[in-house]
Amino acid sequence: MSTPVKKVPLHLQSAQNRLLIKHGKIVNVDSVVDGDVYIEDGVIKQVGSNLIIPGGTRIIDARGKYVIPGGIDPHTHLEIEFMGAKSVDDFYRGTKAAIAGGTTMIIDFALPKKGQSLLETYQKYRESADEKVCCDYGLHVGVTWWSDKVREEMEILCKHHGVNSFKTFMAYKDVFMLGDSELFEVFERCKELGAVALVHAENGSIIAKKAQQLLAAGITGPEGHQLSRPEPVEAEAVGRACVIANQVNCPLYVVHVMSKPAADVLVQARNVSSASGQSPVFGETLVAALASDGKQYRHTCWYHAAAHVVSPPLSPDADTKNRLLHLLAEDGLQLVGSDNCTFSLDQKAMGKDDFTKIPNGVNGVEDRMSVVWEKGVHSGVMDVKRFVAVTSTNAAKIFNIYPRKGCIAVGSDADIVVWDPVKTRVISAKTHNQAVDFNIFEGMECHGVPEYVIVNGRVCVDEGDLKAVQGFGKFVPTPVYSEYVYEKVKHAEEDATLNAVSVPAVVTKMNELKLDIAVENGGILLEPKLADEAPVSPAAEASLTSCPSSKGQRNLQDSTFSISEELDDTARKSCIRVKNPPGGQSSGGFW
Ligand code: URQ
Ligand code: ZN
Ligand code: ZN
Repeated sequence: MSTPVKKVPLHLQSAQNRLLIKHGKIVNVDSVVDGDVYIEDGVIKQVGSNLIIPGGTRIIDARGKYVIPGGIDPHTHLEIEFMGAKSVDDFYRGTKAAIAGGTTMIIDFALPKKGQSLLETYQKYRESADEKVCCDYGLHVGVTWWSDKVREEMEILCKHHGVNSFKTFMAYKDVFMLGDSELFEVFERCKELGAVALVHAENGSIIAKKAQQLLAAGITGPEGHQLSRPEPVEAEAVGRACVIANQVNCPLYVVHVMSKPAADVLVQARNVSSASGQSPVFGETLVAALASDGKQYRHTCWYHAAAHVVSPPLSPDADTKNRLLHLLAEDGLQLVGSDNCTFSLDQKAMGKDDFTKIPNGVNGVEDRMSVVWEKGVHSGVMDVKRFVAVTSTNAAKIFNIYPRKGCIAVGSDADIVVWDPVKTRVISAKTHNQAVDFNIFEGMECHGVPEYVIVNGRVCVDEGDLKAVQGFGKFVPTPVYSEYVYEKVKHAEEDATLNAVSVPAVVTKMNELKLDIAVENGGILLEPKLADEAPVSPAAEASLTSCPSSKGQRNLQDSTFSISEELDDTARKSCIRVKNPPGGQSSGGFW
């Protein structure tokens, strides 16, 4: 059962289909090069200098500006129903705001309540989002309970609906929280399917106990939110999640790492996993954590304090934001999301007399790029290439949509931002594009402003003017077995079988996939990443003179992704070196 793909109306398709961005500094994760980018029909067709282009092409002068891949926000909750309220930024307002800030794709969460069907929840999100999104989007799906049906639906979602990531919760007791044995089952299933396990890591049982104690002691205000969630409670859960994932060799992505102790545990787990060849761990932090802190929970205005309630909470330690930023710069953490989950001040007031009833969540989808630029690049902590990695490319790689998204190369989607590093803007709820009536970054001056934002070839921010179009975005399937992620799992399994006799399951599975899996979505076929394929060098992708025809990338002449010929060829060439081949022979070799 595939979800039908909506057709983009003709009047939206035809506008501005040829575009030349001239004289910019083109940034990819491993290069900054002066050059031009030519776009046709939503796809990057040429990158280089002195390009020969058709007459009538619109020209954008990017002199003195960076030309960067559109941001990918890996973590949003648009129109989520949570804690008795529905978030006010829906798929229209949320994606419009995203574009205003330079983000051209979001990955949201379809979160079923316990007992609800994952598939039906996913379909409900698709129906709502498809009509409203101004930019492309993908979906993670929540696993909030466990049964055989859940197990089956995870497979259906992966095979037929373009889902390759499942979010689990160790917090929100009795709502979303799973116990350790359930986490084990979910992680094991993710691994079997070639998916990525996402985890919200906080010890929900301890939080529930502490919240009861605090309320009994008369602490009812927003500061109670932070006091009920001490940092070791986050760190403990990060460590536990890493241990459980490691038992089943499942790649793990820890969402919203908010404190130093949690980040330390994560970095240690990453170090151990890469040193000993274990399954990989990735860490995401939030833009809120880079620019704000837990002092806000003691603000004299209740609404101000409640507006900052997010889980895990902002750290009481004012230096945490610097540490998280440096970890992002040094690859201790890999991505920055917004976790945009916005409730109005009226909705926050549901918790006026009890902090446990304040709907959790903050803004960030609009301001993420500017805030990370200001704190990271403008302050000199990271360079512009790392900025691109943490705001776009790493998400594209982990969720297996690279190089279609997350880079500026021939064949990639024309999701591009012309970024003015000198221009400034001051963030305010009075001027932002989001529906929410508060902005946690209020008053912050940011150098770095998107002057043009191009979404699938369409200019949606034009010299600073927002021209987003409702329904212009589309669902982007995320195929399983991201090579970026599963190459590491494969190595872990190969190492683990040094003294064993059986074939590593992931190696077998990846080879099967070469022949029979493509995520199908209304005629768009995305190639799975192949087990024996050398990773595409970002340098090659970014090359200004050559036009690499890499896997998953469109051919200049094609309007859809190619699959069959290269797949067949690759399948023929396939040979994986294993230390113990099938049957357990002791000599090394190929099979
Ligand atoms: O935990 C989350 O990611 C969502 C459901 C709520 N927002 C938040 O406070 N982090
Ligand atoms: Zn969460
Ligand atoms: Zn979230």
